[in-house]
Amino acid sequence: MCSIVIILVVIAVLGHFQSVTGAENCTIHAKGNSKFPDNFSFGVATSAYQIEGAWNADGKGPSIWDEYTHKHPDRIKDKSNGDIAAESYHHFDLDLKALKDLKVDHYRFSIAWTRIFPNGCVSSRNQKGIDYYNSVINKLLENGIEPMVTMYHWDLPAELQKFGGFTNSLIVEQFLMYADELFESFGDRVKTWITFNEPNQVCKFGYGTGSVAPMVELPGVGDYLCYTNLLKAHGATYRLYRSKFFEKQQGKIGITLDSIYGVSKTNNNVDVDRAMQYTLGLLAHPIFSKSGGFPPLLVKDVQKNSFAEGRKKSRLPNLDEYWKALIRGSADFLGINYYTSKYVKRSTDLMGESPSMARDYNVEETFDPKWLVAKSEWLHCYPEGLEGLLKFIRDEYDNVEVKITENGWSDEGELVDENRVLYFKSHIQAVLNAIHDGSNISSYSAWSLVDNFEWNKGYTEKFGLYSVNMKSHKKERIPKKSAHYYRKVIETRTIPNEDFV
Ligand code: PNW
Repeated sequence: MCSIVIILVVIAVLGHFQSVTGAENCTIHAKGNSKFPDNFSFGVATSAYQIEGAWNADGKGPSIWDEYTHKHPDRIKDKSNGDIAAESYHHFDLDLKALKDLKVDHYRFSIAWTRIFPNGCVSSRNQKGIDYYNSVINKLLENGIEPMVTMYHWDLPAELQKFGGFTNSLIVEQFLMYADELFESFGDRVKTWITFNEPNQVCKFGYGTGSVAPMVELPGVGDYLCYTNLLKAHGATYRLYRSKFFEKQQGKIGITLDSIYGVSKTNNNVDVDRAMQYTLGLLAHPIFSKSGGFPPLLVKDVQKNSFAEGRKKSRLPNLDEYWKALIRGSADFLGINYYTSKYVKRSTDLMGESPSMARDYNVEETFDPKWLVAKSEWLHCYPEGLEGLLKFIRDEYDNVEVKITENGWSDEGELVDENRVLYFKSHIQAVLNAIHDGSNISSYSAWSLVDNFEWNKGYTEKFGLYSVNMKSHKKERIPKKSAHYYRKVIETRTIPNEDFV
């Protein structure tokens, strides 16, 4: 009798545990056949500041992230920084071995501007930095791995911040000179370029709320200036590549945008569209829509609020006809970083402070408690969101070529990372479903190759397929269960069960 009661209690507790973890909701139905097209490219992604370490080696100059973490360690959860990180600068061979073991088709990494031009400017050109990336690119190609290069993943040369960074339009020509050097030095071998990673994070948090480097707190003003200058720098870089390098180098050039998918509990498409225009559309509309320029909805909102604040013109800078035309069509593909979705609902109260992007947007964002949550509190598993986002892009932007440039899951760093396997399984399935639905998706990059410096969260939230032995100077890479799983995906080009071993 007693043992029956105990068994019932155990079953009840386990049942409860199941429903609160939400693992059973981190799934999606499969549509169509289970095989990826032969030319679909699988890879992994990293970024320079998060993995390289060697922050001042071989002539590298300081970036805004070096300055921020050194001057404000209290801003980082474990007071850490990227000074050493996974030390990929000294141990690229370990990364290469992991990439080979995974059998990836491509590797997405970023170049640190401060290794190429230590103070941001062409006059400070640093040959050793160029040599380092030449060696990375050559080793990848020798092993049949295609390099996919991000030119800017948040690590602005500190010197350029003295001029206001992305709030100053001078950034456009500075970035162009940097881009010119990259095309000149590496463009004979690099055929896939990404100008910027996640302008939303750069502008909204770097120059709006000021919650990350360079800590500029100018909500509703600095953020919009940043978006505008960044879009100009992107567009001008695309035009430079097409006019000066394309004929010889024949590469593709795009931009990576991060986006949630907005879900409406009441099927309110107006709310969903508002959410999508403020997250994805802010950058995608100027580049990928037929009409160009900022999304009309945003232009209207910000102008209305600006006038109500007593201003004579909108806080959202005007893209004149010259820039509108230059930016429109300035990408061969759209890079998408998708992690999570949110419920969205137009707020009846005024959101955020005045002025701010939150006030202009005025949407309440919430999560479903049923969605499995990662170590990162903002990250919930909702694979239908990725499918929904890809469908939105297909219909809104004329079925542009999409590269999924990041998608991943954080935890404490355990080697048997069941939830990361579930997350990859369901999200890779979402990509395949979208392909069956006619989306033009050519590649998928898992974030991330190795555990690394997770910005304000330091090393407390781990995204790697490989763990890094941070205590050893050798920084050994140790594969997690998800690495074995992903290798199986790549080998079979299908979506194996999570209990594949
Ligand atoms: C990306 N969000 O940033 C970055 O490109 C990576 O460098 C980073 O390590 C990775 O995602 C994981 O955070 C994001 O709040 C940060 O929705 C936050 C969000 C999305 C992307």
